[in-house]
Amino acid sequence: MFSSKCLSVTLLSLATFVSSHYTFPNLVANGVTTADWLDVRQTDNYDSNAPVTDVTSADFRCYNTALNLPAQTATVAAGSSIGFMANGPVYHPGVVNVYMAKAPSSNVATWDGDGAVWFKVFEISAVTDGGSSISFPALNALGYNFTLPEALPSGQYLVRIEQIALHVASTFGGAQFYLSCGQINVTGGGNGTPGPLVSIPGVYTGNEPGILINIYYPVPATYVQPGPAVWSG
Ligand SMILES: *[C@@H]1O[C@H](CO)[C@@H](O)[C@H](O)[C@H]1NC(C)=O
Ligand SMILES: *[C@@H]1O[C@H](CO)[C@@H](O)[C@H](O)[C@H]1NC(C)=O
Ligand SMILES: [Cu+2]
Repeated sequence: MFSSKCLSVTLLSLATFVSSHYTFPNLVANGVTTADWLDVRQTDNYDSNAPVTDVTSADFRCYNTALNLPAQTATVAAGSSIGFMANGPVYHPGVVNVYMAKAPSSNVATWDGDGAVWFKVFEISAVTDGGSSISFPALNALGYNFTLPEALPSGQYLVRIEQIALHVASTFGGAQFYLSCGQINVTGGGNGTPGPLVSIPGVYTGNEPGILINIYYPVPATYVQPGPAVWSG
């Protein structure tokens, strides 16, 4: 369902339109951007690039309920930089969150991430100045890198990126979530206790002030980043 809300460039051909939007098919690990859908679970929208808009749907977690293709697991050190790259510029204004969840044993490749097991490790919010402007530092990036906390315990994790596109978010269900889940094997970790823990789906209702929001008028005086606080170790 490509809503007309997204179709601001009606003169583009259908083919061009379908190839617009974006996915996050690549993990960045050990300074290398790995191949498409190698260490990232292939998402249902790998060819459509369409967003998830129902924050309560099963696809809100890893967007792979129709595919469930196996992915590999990248081994990375705690304290190192990892990231996700998109298949094109992230051209919708919005914000970014990265969540992680530790697989209960050495089985992340077959683990589905059920339960209140997710914590936030990274975010890029919006910048406001009391009502005269709002800007989105995540806008137009080709991807996002961040540092894993040194205190992150060793083990296998799902890592889920979401970019929340807010260009048509002024009605319920209008925010567009572009997301995928990578698999990592963390070595040399610490003794931290990541939290707060949330379920995905479950973390949002869709009514959050940072999700149900008109970013254009009136210009928001403040912006509240959706989700729990970042755990930084
Ligand atoms: C993330 O890091 C990788 C490896 O250093 C780099 O190639 C890539 O350009 C970085 N991505 C962004 C968006 O800065
Ligand atoms: C995770 O890293 C450990 C330590 O290097 C290694 O023994 C194990 O095989 C790795 N597991 C995976 C799935 O890569
Ligand atoms: Cu779009």
